[in-house]
Amino acid sequence: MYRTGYVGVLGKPNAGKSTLVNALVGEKVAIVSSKPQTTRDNIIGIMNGENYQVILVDTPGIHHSKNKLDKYMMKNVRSAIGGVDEIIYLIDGSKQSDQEEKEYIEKLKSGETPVLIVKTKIDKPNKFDGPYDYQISSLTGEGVAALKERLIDDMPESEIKNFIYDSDYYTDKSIKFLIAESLREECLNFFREEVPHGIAIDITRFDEKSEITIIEADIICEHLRHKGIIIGKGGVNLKEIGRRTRCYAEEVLGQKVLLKLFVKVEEGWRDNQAQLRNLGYKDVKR
Ligand SMILES: Nc1nc2c(ncn2[C@@H]2O[C@H](COP(=O)(O)OP(=O)(O)OP(=O)(O)O)[C@@H](O)[C@H]2O)c(=O)[nH]1
Ligand SMILES: [Mg+2]
Repeated sequence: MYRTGYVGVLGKPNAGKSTLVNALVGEKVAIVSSKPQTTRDNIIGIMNGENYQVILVDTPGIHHSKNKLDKYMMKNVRSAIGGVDEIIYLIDGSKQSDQEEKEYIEKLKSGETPVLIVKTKIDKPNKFDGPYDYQISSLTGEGVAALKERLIDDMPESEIKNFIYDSDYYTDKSIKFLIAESLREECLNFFREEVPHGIAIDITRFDEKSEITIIEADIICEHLRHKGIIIGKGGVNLKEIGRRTRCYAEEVLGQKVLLKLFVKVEEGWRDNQAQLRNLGYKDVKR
Protein backbone atom coordinates (compact mmCIF):
# COMPACT_ATOMS: atom_id res chain seq x y z
CA MET A 1 0.00 0.00 0.00
CA TYR A 2 1.07 3.58 -0.73
CA ARG A 3 0.23 6.79 1.04
CA THR A 4 0.23 10.08 -0.85
CA GLY A 5 -1.22 13.44 0.09
CA TYR A 6 -0.89 17.10 0.98
CA VAL A 7 -0.36 18.70 4.39
CA GLY A 8 -0.85 22.44 4.89
CA VAL A 9 1.49 24.03 7.45
CA LEU A 10 -0.22 27.03 9.02
CA GLY A 11 0.37 29.39 11.92
CA LYS A 12 1.27 32.92 12.90
CA PRO A 13 4.30 34.69 11.47
CA ASN A 14 7.52 33.46 13.10
CA ALA A 15 5.86 30.33 14.59
CA GLY A 16 8.53 28.14 12.99
CA LYS A 17 6.64 26.72 9.98
CA SER A 18 9.46 26.93 7.45
CA THR A 19 11.98 25.54 9.96
CA LEU A 20 9.73 22.53 10.54
CA VAL A 21 9.17 21.96 6.82
CA ASN A 22 12.95 21.97 6.28
CA ALA A 23 13.39 19.57 9.22
CA LEU A 24 10.74 17.16 7.93
CA VAL A 25 12.05 17.22 4.36
CA GLY A 26 15.70 17.08 5.43
CA GLU A 27 16.64 19.71 2.85
CA LYS A 28 16.52 23.46 2.86
CA VAL A 29 13.32 24.22 1.00
CA ALA A 30 12.12 27.40 2.64
CA ILE A 31 14.07 30.36 3.97
CA VAL A 32 13.99 31.13 7.68
CA SER A 33 14.58 34.30 9.65
CA SER A 34 13.94 35.67 13.11
CA LYS A 35 11.70 38.33 11.55
CA PRO A 36 7.98 37.75 11.09
CA GLN A 37 6.49 37.49 7.59
CA THR A 38 9.49 35.79 6.05
CA THR A 39 7.57 33.39 3.81
CA ARG A 40 5.57 35.07 1.03
CA ASP A 41 4.64 32.21 -1.29
CA ASN A 42 3.28 28.75 -0.66
CA ILE A 43 6.36 26.58 -0.86
CA ILE A 44 6.19 22.87 -1.32
CA GLY A 45 8.52 20.54 0.53
CA ILE A 46 8.31 16.84 -0.30
CA MET A 47 8.88 13.95 2.14
CA ASN A 48 9.70 10.92 0.03
CA GLY A 49 9.81 7.31 1.16
CA GLU A 50 9.49 3.84 -0.41
CA ASN A 51 5.77 3.77 0.22
CA TYR A 52 4.81 7.36 0.79
CA GLN A 53 5.00 10.85 -0.58
CA VAL A 54 3.83 13.60 1.73
CA ILE A 55 3.71 17.05 0.16
CA LEU A 56 4.05 19.78 2.76
CA VAL A 57 2.72 23.21 1.84
CA ASP A 58 4.59 25.88 3.80
CA THR A 59 2.48 29.04 3.96
CA PRO A 60 2.99 32.69 4.92
CA GLY A 61 2.22 33.45 8.57
CA ILE A 62 -1.37 34.49 9.22
CA HIS A 63 -1.61 38.23 9.83
CA HIS A 64 -3.82 41.19 9.04
CA SER A 65 -3.43 42.61 5.57
CA LYS A 66 -2.02 46.10 5.38
CA ASN A 67 -1.07 46.16 1.71
CA LYS A 68 -1.47 44.17 -1.48
CA LEU A 69 1.54 41.96 -0.72
CA ASP A 70 -0.11 40.97 2.59
CA LYS A 71 -3.33 40.19 0.74
CA TYR A 72 -1.39 38.05 -1.72
CA MET A 73 0.18 36.20 1.23
CA MET A 74 -3.19 35.55 2.90
CA LYS A 75 -4.65 34.35 -0.39
CA ASN A 76 -1.86 31.78 -0.41
CA VAL A 77 -2.94 30.61 3.05
CA ARG A 78 -6.59 30.23 2.01
CA SER A 79 -5.58 28.36 -1.11
CA ALA A 80 -3.53 25.93 1.02
CA ILE A 81 -6.46 25.30 3.40
CA GLY A 82 -8.69 24.41 0.48
CA GLY A 83 -6.38 21.98 -1.23
CA VAL A 84 -4.87 19.71 1.43
CA ASP A 85 -5.70 16.39 3.14
CA GLU A 86 -4.60 17.58 6.57
CA ILE A 87 -3.58 20.81 8.29
CA ILE A 88 -0.95 21.23 10.96
CA TYR A 89 -1.35 24.45 12.89
CA LEU A 90 1.91 25.51 14.53
CA ILE A 91 2.02 27.38 17.81
CA ASP A 92 5.18 28.92 19.22
CA GLY A 93 5.20 27.37 22.71
CA SER A 94 7.45 30.10 24.06
CA LYS A 95 4.68 32.66 23.60
CA GLN A 96 1.19 33.05 24.97
CA SER A 97 -1.61 32.46 22.51
CA ASP A 98 -4.14 35.27 22.16
CA GLN A 99 -7.92 35.12 21.90
CA GLU A 100 -7.85 35.86 18.19
CA GLU A 101 -5.62 32.86 17.55
CA LYS A 102 -7.86 30.61 19.67
CA GLU A 103 -10.86 31.69 17.61
CA TYR A 104 -8.98 31.14 14.38
CA ILE A 105 -8.07 27.59 15.45
CA GLU A 106 -11.70 26.84 16.36
CA LYS A 107 -12.82 28.06 12.96
CA LEU A 108 -10.17 25.98 11.26
CA LYS A 109 -11.25 22.90 13.22
CA SER A 110 -14.88 23.37 12.21
CA GLY A 111 -13.86 23.03 8.55
CA GLU A 112 -13.73 19.82 6.56
CA THR A 113 -9.97 19.23 6.74
CA PRO A 114 -8.54 17.49 9.83
CA VAL A 115 -6.34 19.76 11.94
CA LEU A 116 -3.42 18.81 14.21
CA ILE A 117 -2.22 21.39 16.70
CA VAL A 118 1.55 21.28 17.01
CA LYS A 119 3.33 23.16 19.78
CA THR A 120 6.85 24.02 18.72
CA LYS A 121 10.05 25.56 20.15
CA ILE A 122 9.79 23.26 23.20
CA ASP A 123 13.54 23.74 23.71
CA LYS A 124 12.56 27.17 25.08
CA PRO A 125 10.63 27.88 28.33
CA ASN A 126 6.94 27.15 27.84
CA LYS A 127 4.29 29.89 27.94
CA PHE A 128 1.50 28.24 25.98
CA ASP A 129 -1.26 26.74 28.13
CA GLY A 130 -3.74 25.59 25.48
CA PRO A 131 -4.37 22.07 24.17
CA TYR A 132 -2.15 20.50 21.54
CA ASP A 133 -1.74 17.16 19.74
CA TYR A 134 2.05 17.07 19.30
CA GLN A 135 4.96 19.00 20.72
CA ILE A 136 8.24 19.42 18.92
CA SER A 137 11.47 21.32 18.59
CA SER A 138 12.67 21.71 15.02
CA LEU A 139 16.03 22.80 16.35
CA THR A 140 16.80 19.76 18.54
CA GLY A 141 14.60 17.43 16.49
CA GLU A 142 12.62 16.34 19.55
CA GLY A 143 9.18 15.02 18.58
CA VAL A 144 9.74 15.57 14.86
CA ALA A 145 9.96 11.85 13.98
CA ALA A 146 6.70 11.07 15.80
CA LEU A 147 4.92 13.89 13.97
CA LYS A 148 6.33 12.67 10.66
CA GLU A 149 4.98 9.14 11.25
CA ARG A 150 1.58 10.54 12.11
CA LEU A 151 1.45 12.66 8.95
CA ILE A 152 2.37 9.68 6.79
CA ASP A 153 -0.28 7.51 8.53
CA ASP A 154 -2.96 10.15 7.97
CA MET A 155 -2.45 10.40 4.19
CA PRO A 156 -4.96 8.72 1.84
CA GLU A 157 -4.08 5.12 1.02
CA SER A 158 -3.85 3.59 -2.43
CA GLU A 159 -2.92 0.19 -3.88
CA ILE A 160 -1.13 1.80 -6.78
CA LYS A 161 1.87 4.11 -6.53
CA ASN A 162 0.21 7.45 -7.24
CA PHE A 163 3.04 9.79 -6.31
CA ILE A 164 2.54 13.33 -7.58
CA TYR A 165 6.21 14.24 -7.92
CA ASP A 166 9.22 12.25 -9.00
CA SER A 167 10.84 10.83 -5.84
CA ASP A 168 14.06 12.79 -6.56
CA TYR A 169 12.27 16.09 -6.05
CA TYR A 170 12.13 17.75 -2.66
CA THR A 171 10.41 20.95 -3.81
CA ASP A 172 8.34 22.25 -6.72
CA LYS A 173 10.41 25.42 -6.94
CA SER A 174 13.14 26.03 -9.52
CA ILE A 175 16.79 26.51 -8.60
CA LYS A 176 16.38 30.11 -9.77
CA PHE A 177 13.59 30.64 -7.23
CA LEU A 178 15.66 29.02 -4.46
CA ILE A 179 18.60 31.31 -5.23
CA ALA A 180 16.36 34.41 -5.26
CA GLU A 181 14.91 33.34 -1.91
CA SER A 182 18.37 32.67 -0.51
CA LEU A 183 19.39 36.21 -1.49
CA ARG A 184 16.24 37.55 0.22
CA GLU A 185 17.09 35.47 3.30
CA GLU A 186 20.57 37.00 3.46
CA CYS A 187 18.97 40.46 3.30
CA LEU A 188 16.45 39.52 6.02
CA ASN A 189 19.17 38.35 8.35
CA PHE A 190 21.57 41.17 7.54
CA PHE A 191 19.37 44.22 7.95
CA ARG A 192 17.15 45.42 10.72
CA GLU A 193 13.82 47.11 11.24
CA GLU A 194 11.84 48.19 8.23
CA VAL A 195 14.43 47.48 5.53
CA PRO A 196 13.88 43.69 5.18
CA HIS A 197 10.10 43.81 4.77
CA GLY A 198 10.37 46.14 1.81
CA ILE A 199 12.83 43.95 -0.06
CA ALA A 200 12.07 41.89 -3.14
CA ILE A 201 14.41 40.07 -5.48
CA ASP A 202 14.24 40.12 -9.25
CA ILE A 203 16.65 37.83 -11.08
CA THR A 204 17.19 39.56 -14.40
CA ARG A 205 19.75 37.16 -15.88
CA PHE A 206 20.27 33.45 -15.30
CA ASP A 207 22.69 32.08 -17.84
CA GLU A 208 23.80 28.48 -17.28
CA LYS A 209 26.93 27.95 -19.38
CA SER A 210 29.02 24.78 -19.41
CA GLU A 211 31.62 26.05 -16.93
CA ILE A 212 29.88 28.87 -15.09
CA THR A 213 26.45 30.28 -14.35
CA ILE A 214 26.06 34.03 -14.71
CA ILE A 215 23.38 35.51 -12.48
CA GLU A 216 22.29 39.13 -12.29
CA ALA A 217 19.78 40.19 -9.69
CA ASP A 218 18.08 43.38 -8.58
CA ILE A 219 17.47 43.91 -4.90
CA ILE A 220 14.36 46.06 -4.85
CA CYS A 221 13.79 48.31 -1.86
CA GLU A 222 11.22 50.92 -0.98
CA HIS A 223 13.23 54.02 -0.12
CA LEU A 224 16.43 55.73 -1.21
CA ARG A 225 17.71 55.64 2.38
CA HIS A 226 17.25 51.84 2.36
CA LYS A 227 19.34 51.63 -0.80
CA GLY A 228 22.23 53.27 1.03
CA ILE A 229 21.92 50.86 3.94
CA ILE A 230 21.80 47.82 1.65
CA ILE A 231 24.90 48.89 -0.26
CA GLY A 232 26.83 49.94 2.87
CA LYS A 233 30.02 51.98 3.13
CA GLY A 234 32.05 51.41 0.01
CA GLY A 235 29.67 48.56 -0.93
CA VAL A 236 30.69 46.43 2.04
CA ASN A 237 27.19 45.08 2.83
CA LEU A 238 26.29 44.27 -0.74
CA LYS A 239 29.62 42.52 -1.18
CA GLU A 240 29.03 40.27 1.84
CA ILE A 241 25.43 39.42 0.88
CA GLY A 242 26.68 38.66 -2.63
CA ARG A 243 29.45 36.43 -1.34
CA ARG A 244 27.11 34.38 0.84
CA THR A 245 24.49 34.01 -1.89
CA ARG A 246 27.14 33.02 -4.43
CA CYS A 247 28.38 30.24 -2.11
CA TYR A 248 24.83 28.90 -1.82
CA ALA A 249 24.25 29.18 -5.58
CA GLU A 250 27.50 27.32 -6.32
CA GLU A 251 26.40 24.57 -3.96
CA VAL A 252 22.96 24.03 -5.52
CA LEU A 253 24.17 24.44 -9.09
CA GLY A 254 27.34 22.40 -8.60
CA GLN A 255 29.46 24.84 -10.58
CA LYS A 256 31.08 28.27 -10.45
CA VAL A 257 28.77 31.27 -10.28
CA LEU A 258 29.30 34.87 -11.25
CA LEU A 259 26.78 36.93 -9.32
CA LYS A 260 26.14 40.61 -9.97
CA LEU A 261 23.83 42.53 -7.66
CA PHE A 262 22.11 45.84 -8.27
CA VAL A 263 19.99 47.81 -5.79
CA LYS A 264 16.91 49.57 -7.10
CA VAL A 265 14.31 51.75 -5.44
CA GLU A 266 10.66 51.13 -6.27
CA GLU A 267 8.55 53.15 -3.92
CA GLY A 268 5.35 51.52 -2.77
CA TRP A 269 5.85 48.27 -4.71
CA ARG A 270 4.12 46.28 -1.95
CA ASP A 271 0.90 48.08 -2.75
CA ASN A 272 1.18 48.17 -6.51
CA GLN A 273 -0.46 45.29 -8.36
CA ALA A 274 1.57 45.69 -11.54
CA GLN A 275 4.88 45.84 -9.67
CA LEU A 276 3.88 42.83 -7.55
CA ARG A 277 3.14 40.85 -10.67
CA ASN A 278 6.46 41.87 -12.24
CA LEU A 279 8.25 40.64 -9.14
CA GLY A 280 6.64 37.19 -9.42
CA TYR A 281 3.89 37.65 -6.83
CA LYS A 282 1.31 36.51 -9.33
CA ASP A 283 -2.26 35.55 -8.65
CA VAL A 284 -2.54 32.41 -6.59
CA LYS A 285 -3.43 29.26 -8.50
CA ARG A 286 -5.73 26.85 -6.79
N1 LIG B 1 14.38 27.72 19.70
C1 LIG B 1 13.73 27.39 18.59
N2 LIG B 1 13.63 28.28 17.58
C2 LIG B 1 12.97 27.92 16.47
C3 LIG B 1 12.33 26.64 16.33
N3 LIG B 1 11.72 26.60 15.13
C4 LIG B 1 11.96 27.80 14.53
N4 LIG B 1 12.70 28.59 15.32
C5 LIG B 1 13.16 29.97 15.05
O1 LIG B 1 12.03 30.81 14.91
C6 LIG B 1 12.26 31.83 13.93
C7 LIG B 1 11.17 31.81 12.88
O2 LIG B 1 11.26 30.61 12.13
P1 LIG B 1 10.58 30.45 10.69
O3 LIG B 1 10.68 29.00 10.35
O4 LIG B 1 11.13 31.44 9.73
O5 LIG B 1 9.07 30.83 11.04
P2 LIG B 1 7.81 30.88 10.06
O6 LIG B 1 6.65 30.40 10.84
O7 LIG B 1 8.10 30.18 8.79
O8 LIG B 1 7.69 32.45 9.83
P3 LIG B 1 6.96 33.25 8.61
O9 LIG B 1 7.50 32.70 7.33
O10 LIG B 1 7.40 34.66 8.85
O11 LIG B 1 5.50 33.08 8.78
C8 LIG B 1 13.66 31.56 13.36
O12 LIG B 1 14.57 32.41 14.04
C9 LIG B 1 13.90 30.09 13.72
O13 LIG B 1 15.27 29.78 13.86
C10 LIG B 1 12.45 25.70 17.42
O14 LIG B 1 11.93 24.59 17.42
N5 LIG B 1 13.16 26.15 18.53
MG1 LIG C 1 8.12 30.85 6.86
